[in-house]
Amino acid sequence: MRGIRGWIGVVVLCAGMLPIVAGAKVSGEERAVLTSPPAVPPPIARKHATKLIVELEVRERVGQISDGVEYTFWTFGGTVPGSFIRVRTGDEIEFHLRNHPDNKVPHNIDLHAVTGPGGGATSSFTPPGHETVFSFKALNPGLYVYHCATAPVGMHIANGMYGLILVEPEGGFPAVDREYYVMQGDFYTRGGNGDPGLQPFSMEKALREDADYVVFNGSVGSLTEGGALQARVGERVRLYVGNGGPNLVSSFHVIGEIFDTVYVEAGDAENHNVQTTLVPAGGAAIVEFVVDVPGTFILVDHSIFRAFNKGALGMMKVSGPEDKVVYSGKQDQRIYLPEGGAVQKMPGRGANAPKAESAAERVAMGKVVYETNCVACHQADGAGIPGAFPPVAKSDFLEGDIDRTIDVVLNGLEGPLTVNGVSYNNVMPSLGLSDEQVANVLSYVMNSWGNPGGDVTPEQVAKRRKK
Ligand code: HEC
Ligand SMILES: [Cu+2]
Repeated sequence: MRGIRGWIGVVVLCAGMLPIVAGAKVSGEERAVLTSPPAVPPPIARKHATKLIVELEVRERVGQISDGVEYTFWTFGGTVPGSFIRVRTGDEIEFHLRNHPDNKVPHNIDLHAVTGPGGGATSSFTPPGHETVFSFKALNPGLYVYHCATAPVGMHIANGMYGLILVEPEGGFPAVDREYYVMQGDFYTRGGNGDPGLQPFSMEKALREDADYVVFNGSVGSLTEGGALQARVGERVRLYVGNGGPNLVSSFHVIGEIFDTVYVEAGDAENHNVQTTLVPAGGAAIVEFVVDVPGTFILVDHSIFRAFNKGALGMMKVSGPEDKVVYSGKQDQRIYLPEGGAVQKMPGRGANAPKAESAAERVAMGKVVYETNCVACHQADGAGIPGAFPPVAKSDFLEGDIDRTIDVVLNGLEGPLTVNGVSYNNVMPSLGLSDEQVANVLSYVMNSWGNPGGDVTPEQVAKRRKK
Protein backbone atom coordinates (compact mmCIF):
# COMPACT_ATOMS: atom_id res chain seq x y z
CA MET A 1 0.00 0.00 0.00
CA ARG A 2 1.03 3.57 -0.55
CA GLY A 3 -0.40 7.06 -0.15
CA ILE A 4 -2.43 8.78 -2.81
CA ARG A 5 -0.84 12.22 -2.87
CA GLY A 6 -0.77 13.77 -6.29
CA TRP A 7 -3.90 12.02 -7.49
CA ILE A 8 -6.63 14.45 -6.66
CA GLY A 9 -5.50 16.99 -9.25
CA VAL A 10 -5.64 14.49 -12.06
CA VAL A 11 -9.08 13.31 -11.17
CA VAL A 12 -10.55 16.78 -10.93
CA LEU A 13 -9.05 17.58 -14.31
CA CYS A 14 -10.66 14.51 -15.92
CA ALA A 15 -14.05 15.21 -14.41
CA GLY A 16 -13.90 18.84 -15.52
CA MET A 17 -13.32 17.82 -19.10
CA LEU A 18 -16.26 15.44 -19.38
CA PRO A 19 -18.91 17.88 -20.60
CA ILE A 20 -16.95 18.89 -23.72
CA VAL A 21 -16.09 15.35 -24.74
CA ALA A 22 -19.19 14.71 -26.82
CA GLY A 23 -18.46 17.71 -29.00
CA ALA A 24 -14.71 17.08 -29.35
CA LYS A 25 -13.30 17.20 -32.87
CA VAL A 26 -12.19 13.95 -34.47
CA SER A 27 -9.19 13.99 -36.77
CA GLY A 28 -7.28 11.32 -38.64
CA GLU A 29 -7.79 7.56 -38.75
CA GLU A 30 -6.07 4.73 -36.88
CA ARG A 31 -6.25 1.00 -36.45
CA ALA A 32 -6.68 -0.14 -32.84
CA VAL A 33 -4.00 -2.34 -31.26
CA LEU A 34 -5.70 -5.35 -29.64
CA THR A 35 -4.03 -7.63 -27.10
CA SER A 36 -4.66 -11.08 -25.67
CA PRO A 37 -5.01 -11.45 -21.89
CA PRO A 38 -3.27 -10.71 -19.59
CA ALA A 39 -1.64 -8.06 -21.83
CA VAL A 40 -3.09 -4.58 -22.17
CA PRO A 41 -2.47 -2.31 -25.18
CA PRO A 42 -0.15 0.65 -24.51
CA PRO A 43 -1.69 3.87 -23.18
CA ILE A 44 -3.04 6.19 -25.86
CA ALA A 45 -0.46 8.88 -26.53
CA ARG A 46 -2.39 11.07 -28.93
CA LYS A 47 -3.95 14.24 -27.57
CA HIS A 48 -6.97 14.26 -29.88
CA ALA A 49 -9.93 12.03 -30.68
CA THR A 50 -9.73 10.03 -33.89
CA LYS A 51 -11.58 7.64 -36.12
CA LEU A 52 -10.46 4.26 -34.81
CA ILE A 53 -10.88 1.00 -36.71
CA VAL A 54 -11.39 -2.08 -34.55
CA GLU A 55 -11.33 -5.50 -36.20
CA LEU A 56 -12.41 -8.44 -34.07
CA GLU A 57 -12.73 -12.02 -35.29
CA VAL A 58 -14.92 -14.64 -33.62
CA ARG A 59 -13.35 -18.11 -33.44
CA GLU A 60 -15.02 -21.23 -32.05
CA ARG A 61 -12.27 -23.54 -30.84
CA VAL A 62 -11.49 -26.39 -28.48
CA GLY A 63 -9.14 -25.50 -25.64
CA GLN A 64 -8.12 -26.64 -22.18
CA ILE A 65 -10.30 -25.46 -19.32
CA SER A 66 -8.29 -27.51 -16.82
CA ASP A 67 -5.59 -30.15 -17.03
CA GLY A 68 -7.00 -33.03 -19.08
CA VAL A 69 -10.34 -31.27 -19.52
CA GLU A 70 -11.30 -29.68 -22.81
CA TYR A 71 -14.09 -27.31 -23.70
CA THR A 72 -15.36 -25.76 -26.93
CA PHE A 73 -14.82 -22.06 -26.33
CA TRP A 74 -16.48 -19.38 -28.42
CA THR A 75 -14.08 -16.46 -28.47
CA PHE A 76 -13.61 -12.86 -29.52
CA GLY A 77 -10.13 -12.88 -31.02
CA GLY A 78 -9.21 -16.46 -30.14
CA THR A 79 -8.94 -16.08 -26.36
CA VAL A 80 -11.12 -16.08 -23.24
CA PRO A 81 -11.59 -13.32 -22.29
CA GLY A 82 -11.53 -11.70 -25.74
CA SER A 83 -8.99 -9.21 -27.03
CA PHE A 84 -8.55 -6.07 -24.91
CA ILE A 85 -9.67 -2.95 -26.79
CA ARG A 86 -8.32 0.46 -25.79
CA VAL A 87 -9.85 3.69 -27.09
CA ARG A 88 -10.05 7.31 -26.01
CA THR A 89 -13.08 9.33 -25.04
CA GLY A 90 -14.43 11.08 -28.13
CA ASP A 91 -13.07 8.49 -30.57
CA GLU A 92 -15.40 7.38 -33.34
CA ILE A 93 -14.97 3.63 -33.54
CA GLU A 94 -15.64 1.80 -36.77
CA PHE A 95 -16.24 -1.72 -35.52
CA HIS A 96 -15.71 -4.71 -37.80
CA LEU A 97 -17.05 -7.99 -36.44
CA ARG A 98 -15.90 -11.04 -38.41
CA ASN A 99 -17.33 -14.53 -37.95
CA HIS A 100 -14.81 -17.08 -39.23
CA PRO A 101 -16.22 -19.36 -41.96
CA ASP A 102 -15.31 -22.50 -39.96
CA ASN A 103 -17.61 -21.42 -37.11
CA LYS A 104 -20.96 -23.11 -36.62
CA VAL A 105 -23.28 -20.39 -35.31
CA PRO A 106 -23.95 -16.66 -35.78
CA HIS A 107 -22.66 -14.15 -33.23
CA ASN A 108 -22.91 -10.42 -32.51
CA ILE A 109 -21.46 -7.98 -29.98
CA ASP A 110 -22.90 -5.80 -27.23
CA LEU A 111 -20.29 -3.36 -25.94
CA HIS A 112 -21.29 -1.67 -22.70
CA ALA A 113 -19.27 1.34 -23.91
CA VAL A 114 -21.77 1.94 -26.72
CA THR A 115 -24.63 4.40 -26.46
CA GLY A 116 -27.28 2.92 -28.76
CA PRO A 117 -29.74 0.00 -29.06
CA GLY A 118 -28.30 -3.31 -27.94
CA GLY A 119 -24.89 -1.72 -27.39
CA GLY A 120 -24.19 -2.63 -31.01
CA ALA A 121 -25.88 -6.02 -30.91
CA THR A 122 -28.76 -4.96 -33.15
CA SER A 123 -26.28 -3.91 -35.87
CA SER A 124 -23.78 -6.74 -35.65
CA PHE A 125 -25.62 -10.05 -36.11
CA THR A 126 -23.04 -11.95 -38.17
CA PRO A 127 -23.43 -15.48 -39.59
CA PRO A 128 -20.33 -17.65 -40.12
CA GLY A 129 -18.29 -16.43 -43.09
CA HIS A 130 -19.61 -12.85 -42.83
CA GLU A 131 -18.43 -9.50 -41.54
CA THR A 132 -20.58 -6.66 -40.21
CA VAL A 133 -19.59 -3.04 -39.66
CA PHE A 134 -21.11 -0.39 -37.42
CA SER A 135 -19.71 2.69 -35.74
CA PHE A 136 -20.17 4.43 -32.41
CA LYS A 137 -18.75 7.35 -30.53
CA ALA A 138 -17.13 6.66 -27.14
CA LEU A 139 -19.01 9.23 -25.05
CA ASN A 140 -18.20 8.03 -21.52
CA PRO A 141 -14.78 7.17 -20.12
CA GLY A 142 -14.43 3.94 -18.13
CA LEU A 143 -13.73 0.24 -18.36
CA TYR A 144 -16.55 -1.68 -20.00
CA VAL A 145 -17.49 -5.30 -20.62
CA TYR A 146 -18.36 -6.44 -24.10
CA HIS A 147 -20.08 -9.75 -24.83
CA CYS A 148 -22.02 -11.70 -27.40
CA ALA A 149 -25.78 -11.19 -27.23
CA THR A 150 -26.98 -13.78 -29.73
CA ALA A 151 -29.69 -16.16 -28.48
CA PRO A 152 -29.39 -18.13 -26.33
CA VAL A 153 -27.42 -15.24 -24.83
CA GLY A 154 -26.51 -17.09 -21.65
CA MET A 155 -24.94 -19.92 -23.62
CA HIS A 156 -22.81 -17.61 -25.79
CA ILE A 157 -21.49 -15.86 -22.68
CA ALA A 158 -21.02 -19.15 -20.82
CA ASN A 159 -18.85 -20.35 -23.71
CA GLY A 160 -16.45 -17.45 -23.16
CA MET A 161 -17.79 -14.64 -25.33
CA TYR A 162 -16.80 -11.60 -23.28
CA GLY A 163 -13.94 -9.15 -22.93
CA LEU A 164 -13.08 -5.60 -21.90
CA ILE A 165 -12.95 -2.26 -23.71
CA LEU A 166 -11.22 0.62 -21.96
CA VAL A 167 -12.30 4.13 -22.82
CA GLU A 168 -9.52 6.37 -21.54
CA PRO A 169 -10.49 9.80 -20.26
CA GLU A 170 -9.06 12.74 -22.18
CA GLY A 171 -5.54 13.09 -20.91
CA GLY A 172 -5.45 9.38 -20.05
CA PHE A 173 -4.87 7.69 -16.72
CA PRO A 174 -1.88 8.48 -14.50
CA ALA A 175 1.14 6.44 -15.60
CA VAL A 176 1.83 3.17 -13.75
CA ASP A 177 4.61 0.60 -14.08
CA ARG A 178 2.47 -2.40 -15.04
CA GLU A 179 -1.00 -2.91 -16.41
CA TYR A 180 -2.71 -6.30 -16.63
CA TYR A 181 -5.99 -7.69 -17.91
CA VAL A 182 -7.79 -10.18 -15.65
CA MET A 183 -11.34 -11.37 -16.25
CA GLN A 184 -13.38 -13.91 -14.35
CA GLY A 185 -15.92 -16.29 -15.80
CA ASP A 186 -17.97 -19.29 -14.65
CA PHE A 187 -18.30 -22.51 -16.66
CA TYR A 188 -20.82 -25.34 -16.66
CA THR A 189 -19.92 -28.80 -17.91
CA ARG A 190 -21.78 -32.09 -18.36
CA GLY A 191 -19.28 -33.83 -16.02
CA GLY A 192 -18.12 -32.58 -12.63
CA ASN A 193 -15.01 -30.53 -11.89
CA GLY A 194 -11.95 -32.42 -13.12
CA ASP A 195 -13.83 -35.04 -15.16
CA PRO A 196 -11.50 -35.56 -18.11
CA GLY A 197 -12.07 -35.29 -21.83
CA LEU A 198 -14.06 -32.88 -23.98
CA GLN A 199 -16.86 -31.58 -21.78
CA PRO A 200 -20.00 -30.16 -23.39
CA PHE A 201 -21.83 -27.13 -21.97
CA SER A 202 -24.53 -27.99 -19.43
CA MET A 203 -27.63 -25.84 -19.76
CA GLU A 204 -29.18 -27.43 -16.65
CA LYS A 205 -26.25 -26.46 -14.43
CA ALA A 206 -26.08 -22.98 -15.96
CA LEU A 207 -29.74 -22.48 -15.12
CA ARG A 208 -29.09 -23.59 -11.55
CA GLU A 209 -25.98 -21.33 -11.43
CA ASP A 210 -24.11 -24.44 -10.27
CA ALA A 211 -20.67 -23.75 -11.76
CA ASP A 212 -18.10 -26.52 -12.21
CA TYR A 213 -15.33 -24.03 -12.93
CA VAL A 214 -14.85 -20.42 -11.89
CA VAL A 215 -11.68 -19.12 -13.50
CA PHE A 216 -9.59 -16.10 -14.36
CA ASN A 217 -8.64 -15.69 -18.02
CA GLY A 218 -10.42 -18.69 -19.40
CA SER A 219 -8.91 -21.72 -17.67
CA VAL A 220 -7.75 -23.15 -14.37
CA GLY A 221 -4.15 -22.12 -13.82
CA SER A 222 -3.98 -19.55 -16.64
CA LEU A 223 -2.34 -17.06 -14.24
CA THR A 224 -0.22 -19.47 -12.20
CA GLU A 225 3.38 -20.61 -12.52
CA GLY A 226 4.56 -19.71 -16.07
CA GLY A 227 1.45 -17.59 -16.60
CA ALA A 228 1.79 -15.65 -13.35
CA LEU A 229 1.69 -11.86 -13.54
CA GLN A 230 5.07 -10.26 -12.84
CA ALA A 231 6.17 -7.15 -10.98
CA ARG A 232 9.19 -5.72 -9.17
CA VAL A 233 9.27 -4.36 -5.66
CA GLY A 234 8.35 -0.67 -5.65
CA GLU A 235 6.25 -0.77 -8.81
CA ARG A 236 2.71 0.51 -9.09
CA VAL A 237 0.44 -2.09 -10.68
CA ARG A 238 -2.95 -1.46 -12.27
CA LEU A 239 -5.31 -4.36 -12.90
CA TYR A 240 -8.22 -4.04 -15.27
CA VAL A 241 -10.58 -6.56 -13.72
CA GLY A 242 -13.71 -7.73 -15.49
CA ASN A 243 -16.35 -10.34 -14.84
CA GLY A 244 -18.07 -12.00 -17.78
CA GLY A 245 -20.28 -14.17 -15.57
CA PRO A 246 -22.64 -15.41 -16.95
CA ASN A 247 -23.97 -15.89 -13.42
CA LEU A 248 -21.61 -15.27 -10.53
CA VAL A 249 -20.41 -11.98 -9.03
CA SER A 250 -16.78 -11.83 -7.98
CA SER A 251 -15.36 -10.80 -4.61
CA PHE A 252 -12.01 -9.86 -6.06
CA HIS A 253 -9.09 -9.95 -3.62
CA VAL A 254 -5.31 -10.18 -3.78
CA ILE A 255 -3.93 -12.13 -0.82
CA GLY A 256 -1.25 -10.05 0.92
CA GLU A 257 -2.05 -6.76 -0.81
CA ILE A 258 -4.31 -3.84 -0.13
CA PHE A 259 -5.69 -1.89 -3.07
CA ASP A 260 -4.43 1.69 -2.72
CA THR A 261 -7.06 2.79 -5.20
CA VAL A 262 -10.17 1.15 -6.60
CA TYR A 263 -12.17 2.80 -9.33
CA VAL A 264 -15.40 1.38 -8.01
CA GLU A 265 -17.36 -0.49 -10.69
CA ALA A 266 -14.79 1.03 -13.09
CA GLY A 267 -16.54 4.41 -12.89
CA ASP A 268 -15.25 7.77 -11.65
CA ALA A 269 -15.69 7.01 -7.93
CA GLU A 270 -12.39 6.26 -6.27
CA ASN A 271 -12.09 4.31 -3.10
CA HIS A 272 -8.86 3.84 -1.17
CA ASN A 273 -7.39 1.18 1.09
CA VAL A 274 -9.71 -1.58 -0.04
CA GLN A 275 -9.27 -5.30 0.75
CA THR A 276 -11.87 -6.88 -1.53
CA THR A 277 -13.90 -5.28 -4.28
CA LEU A 278 -17.08 -6.57 -5.82
CA VAL A 279 -17.05 -7.08 -9.58
CA PRO A 280 -20.58 -7.74 -10.81
CA ALA A 281 -21.37 -10.10 -13.68
CA GLY A 282 -21.20 -7.87 -16.74
CA GLY A 283 -19.15 -5.31 -14.82
CA ALA A 284 -15.59 -4.29 -14.08
CA ALA A 285 -13.29 -2.55 -11.62
CA ILE A 286 -9.88 -0.94 -11.88
CA VAL A 287 -7.58 -1.63 -8.94
CA GLU A 288 -4.14 -0.22 -8.22
CA PHE A 289 -1.49 -1.03 -5.67
CA VAL A 290 2.22 -0.62 -5.08
CA VAL A 291 4.07 -3.86 -4.40
CA ASP A 292 6.30 -3.22 -1.39
CA VAL A 293 7.72 -6.68 -0.70
CA PRO A 294 8.72 -9.68 -2.83
CA GLY A 295 6.79 -12.95 -2.96
CA THR A 296 3.86 -14.61 -4.62
CA PHE A 297 0.58 -12.76 -4.24
CA ILE A 298 -2.53 -14.79 -4.94
CA LEU A 299 -5.49 -13.35 -6.85
CA VAL A 300 -8.77 -14.91 -5.78
CA ASP A 301 -12.50 -14.66 -5.86
CA HIS A 302 -12.87 -14.58 -2.08
CA SER A 303 -15.98 -16.74 -2.33
CA ILE A 304 -13.22 -19.07 -1.40
CA PHE A 305 -14.31 -22.52 -2.54
CA ARG A 306 -14.30 -21.04 -6.03
CA ALA A 307 -10.63 -20.15 -5.57
CA PHE A 308 -9.27 -23.36 -4.11
CA ASN A 309 -11.68 -25.85 -5.62
CA LYS A 310 -13.02 -24.40 -8.87
CA GLY A 311 -10.08 -22.49 -10.30
CA ALA A 312 -10.56 -18.78 -9.45
CA LEU A 313 -6.94 -18.40 -8.43
CA GLY A 314 -4.10 -16.50 -10.09
CA MET A 315 -0.65 -15.38 -9.06
CA MET A 316 1.44 -12.25 -9.18
CA LYS A 317 5.13 -12.92 -8.64
CA VAL A 318 6.97 -9.96 -7.21
CA SER A 319 10.76 -9.97 -7.27
CA GLY A 320 13.18 -7.63 -5.54
CA PRO A 321 14.69 -6.95 -2.14
CA GLU A 322 12.96 -7.85 1.12
CA ASP A 323 11.73 -5.21 3.53
CA LYS A 324 11.66 -6.95 6.92
CA VAL A 325 9.87 -4.00 8.53
CA VAL A 326 6.92 -4.16 6.14
CA TYR A 327 6.89 -7.96 6.40
CA SER A 328 9.16 -10.05 8.62
CA GLY A 329 8.61 -13.52 7.26
CA LYS A 330 8.10 -16.35 9.76
CA GLN A 331 9.89 -15.61 13.04
CA ASP A 332 8.85 -18.62 15.06
CA GLN A 333 6.64 -21.65 14.83
CA ARG A 334 5.38 -24.00 17.50
CA ILE A 335 2.63 -26.54 17.74
CA TYR A 336 -0.58 -25.26 19.33
CA LEU A 337 -3.19 -27.95 19.87
CA PRO A 338 -5.68 -26.72 22.51
CA GLU A 339 -8.25 -29.39 21.59
CA GLY A 340 -5.75 -32.22 21.44
CA GLY A 341 -5.83 -33.72 17.95
CA ALA A 342 -5.70 -31.37 15.01
CA VAL A 343 -6.17 -33.77 12.13
CA GLN A 344 -9.28 -32.47 10.44
CA LYS A 345 -11.53 -34.67 8.39
CA MET A 346 -13.07 -33.29 5.24
CA PRO A 347 -16.37 -34.75 4.01
CA GLY A 348 -16.05 -37.89 1.87
CA ARG A 349 -16.13 -37.39 -1.87
CA GLY A 350 -15.01 -38.80 -5.16
CA ALA A 351 -17.01 -41.99 -4.67
CA ASN A 352 -18.33 -41.86 -8.23
CA ALA A 353 -15.12 -40.64 -9.89
CA PRO A 354 -14.19 -42.54 -13.08
CA LYS A 355 -11.98 -45.63 -12.69
CA ALA A 356 -8.55 -45.95 -14.29
CA GLU A 357 -8.24 -48.90 -16.69
CA SER A 358 -4.43 -49.10 -16.70
CA ALA A 359 -1.40 -48.03 -14.71
CA ALA A 360 -0.70 -45.26 -17.23
CA GLU A 361 -4.25 -43.97 -16.97
CA ARG A 362 -3.96 -44.09 -13.18
CA VAL A 363 -0.93 -41.80 -13.34
CA ALA A 364 -2.77 -39.38 -15.65
CA MET A 365 -5.83 -39.26 -13.40
CA GLY A 366 -3.60 -38.96 -10.36
CA LYS A 367 -2.13 -35.76 -11.77
CA VAL A 368 -5.58 -34.16 -11.62
CA VAL A 369 -6.06 -35.37 -8.03
CA TYR A 370 -2.65 -33.99 -7.12
CA GLU A 371 -3.34 -30.63 -8.67
CA THR A 372 -6.66 -30.21 -6.95
CA ASN A 373 -5.70 -31.62 -3.53
CA CYS A 374 -1.98 -31.59 -2.85
CA VAL A 375 -0.37 -28.82 -4.89
CA ALA A 376 -1.15 -26.00 -2.45
CA CYS A 377 1.12 -27.58 0.16
CA HIS A 378 3.51 -29.95 -1.62
CA GLN A 379 3.85 -27.64 -4.68
CA ALA A 380 3.59 -28.40 -8.40
CA ASP A 381 7.14 -29.75 -8.56
CA GLY A 382 6.70 -31.92 -5.44
CA ALA A 383 9.43 -29.99 -3.63
CA GLY A 384 7.22 -28.87 -0.73
CA ILE A 385 7.98 -25.69 1.21
CA PRO A 386 11.03 -25.68 3.48
CA GLY A 387 10.09 -25.71 7.16
CA ALA A 388 6.40 -26.32 6.51
CA PHE A 389 5.55 -28.99 3.94
CA PRO A 390 7.89 -31.91 3.25
CA PRO A 391 8.80 -32.84 -0.32
CA VAL A 392 7.02 -35.70 -2.07
CA ALA A 393 9.68 -35.59 -4.82
CA LYS A 394 12.58 -37.90 -3.93
CA SER A 395 11.26 -38.29 -0.38
CA ASP A 396 12.90 -41.15 1.52
CA PHE A 397 9.86 -41.34 3.77
CA LEU A 398 7.54 -41.87 0.81
CA GLU A 399 9.83 -44.39 -0.89
CA GLY A 400 10.50 -46.24 2.35
CA ASP A 401 7.20 -48.00 3.02
CA ILE A 402 4.23 -47.81 0.68
CA ASP A 403 1.65 -48.86 3.29
CA ARG A 404 2.82 -46.12 5.61
CA THR A 405 2.51 -43.62 2.74
CA ILE A 406 -1.00 -44.80 1.87
CA ASP A 407 -1.95 -44.32 5.53
CA VAL A 408 -0.71 -40.72 5.45
CA VAL A 409 -2.87 -39.83 2.44
CA LEU A 410 -5.88 -41.76 3.79
CA ASN A 411 -5.82 -40.46 7.34
CA GLY A 412 -3.72 -37.30 7.37
CA LEU A 413 -0.70 -36.95 9.60
CA GLU A 414 0.39 -34.92 12.57
CA GLY A 415 3.41 -34.84 14.81
CA PRO A 416 7.12 -35.06 14.11
CA LEU A 417 8.51 -36.90 11.13
CA THR A 418 11.79 -36.83 9.24
CA VAL A 419 12.08 -36.59 5.47
CA ASN A 420 15.53 -36.73 3.86
CA GLY A 421 17.12 -35.92 7.21
CA VAL A 422 14.98 -32.82 7.81
CA SER A 423 12.37 -32.91 10.55
CA TYR A 424 8.85 -31.57 10.18
CA ASN A 425 6.25 -31.13 12.83
CA ASN A 426 3.10 -29.95 11.20
CA VAL A 427 -0.36 -31.15 10.26
CA MET A 428 -1.55 -32.68 7.03
CA PRO A 429 -5.36 -32.91 6.91
CA SER A 430 -7.25 -36.04 6.01
CA LEU A 431 -8.60 -35.16 2.56
CA GLY A 432 -11.50 -37.62 2.35
CA LEU A 433 -10.35 -39.12 -0.95
CA SER A 434 -11.77 -42.36 -2.36
CA ASP A 435 -9.60 -45.49 -2.66
CA GLU A 436 -9.39 -44.86 -6.39
CA GLN A 437 -8.21 -41.27 -5.89
CA VAL A 438 -5.59 -42.24 -3.30
CA ALA A 439 -4.27 -44.96 -5.62
CA ASN A 440 -4.20 -42.56 -8.56
CA VAL A 441 -2.48 -39.71 -6.76
CA LEU A 442 0.21 -41.94 -5.24
CA SER A 443 0.84 -43.60 -8.59
CA TYR A 444 1.25 -40.14 -10.09
CA VAL A 445 3.62 -39.06 -7.31
CA MET A 446 5.71 -42.22 -7.61
CA ASN A 447 6.10 -41.67 -11.37
CA SER A 448 6.95 -37.96 -11.24
CA TRP A 449 9.92 -35.66 -10.54
CA GLY A 450 12.54 -38.42 -10.70
CA ASN A 451 10.74 -40.67 -8.21
CA PRO A 452 11.45 -44.37 -8.76
CA GLY A 453 8.09 -45.36 -10.37
CA GLY A 454 5.60 -48.01 -9.27
CA ASP A 455 1.86 -48.49 -9.12
CA VAL A 456 -0.58 -48.30 -6.21
CA THR A 457 -3.94 -50.00 -6.74
CA PRO A 458 -7.32 -49.18 -5.20
CA GLU A 459 -7.28 -52.72 -3.71
CA GLN A 460 -4.09 -51.91 -1.78
CA VAL A 461 -5.69 -48.72 -0.49
CA ALA A 462 -8.91 -50.53 0.48
CA LYS A 463 -6.87 -52.99 2.55
CA ARG A 464 -5.21 -50.16 4.49
CA ARG A 465 -8.55 -48.40 5.01
CA LYS A 466 -9.95 -51.53 6.72
CA LYS A 467 -7.07 -51.52 9.26
C1 HEC B 1 -2.73 -28.58 3.92
C2 HEC B 1 -1.44 -28.98 3.44
C3 HEC B 1 -1.28 -30.38 2.87
C4 HEC B 1 -2.02 -30.97 1.86
C5 HEC B 1 -3.20 -30.37 1.12
C6 HEC B 1 -1.42 -32.26 1.63
N1 HEC B 1 -0.38 -32.46 2.48
FE1 HEC B 1 0.82 -34.10 2.56
N2 HEC B 1 1.75 -33.37 4.18
C7 HEC B 1 1.52 -32.12 4.73
C8 HEC B 1 2.32 -31.99 5.92
C9 HEC B 1 2.35 -30.77 6.80
C10 HEC B 1 3.01 -33.17 6.08
C11 HEC B 1 3.93 -33.53 7.24
C12 HEC B 1 3.07 -33.82 8.45
C13 HEC B 1 3.80 -33.83 9.75
O1 HEC B 1 4.68 -33.00 9.94
O2 HEC B 1 3.48 -34.69 10.59
C14 HEC B 1 2.65 -34.00 4.95
C15 HEC B 1 3.16 -35.26 4.71
C16 HEC B 1 2.94 -36.01 3.58
C17 HEC B 1 3.62 -37.26 3.24
C18 HEC B 1 4.68 -37.96 4.04
C19 HEC B 1 5.98 -37.19 4.07
C20 HEC B 1 6.67 -37.09 2.73
O3 HEC B 1 6.94 -35.97 2.32
O4 HEC B 1 6.91 -38.13 2.11
C21 HEC B 1 3.11 -37.67 2.03
C22 HEC B 1 3.49 -38.89 1.24
C23 HEC B 1 2.11 -36.71 1.66
N3 HEC B 1 2.03 -35.72 2.61
C24 HEC B 1 1.36 -36.79 0.50
C25 HEC B 1 0.30 -35.92 0.20
C26 HEC B 1 -0.58 -36.11 -0.92
C27 HEC B 1 -0.47 -37.21 -1.96
C28 HEC B 1 -1.51 -35.11 -0.86
C29 HEC B 1 -2.69 -34.89 -1.76
C30 HEC B 1 -3.61 -35.99 -1.92
C31 HEC B 1 -1.18 -34.29 0.29
N4 HEC B 1 -0.09 -34.83 0.90
C32 HEC B 1 -1.88 -33.14 0.66
C33 HEC B 1 0.67 -31.16 4.24
C34 HEC B 1 -0.27 -31.34 3.24
CU1 LIG C 1 -21.97 -15.53 -29.79
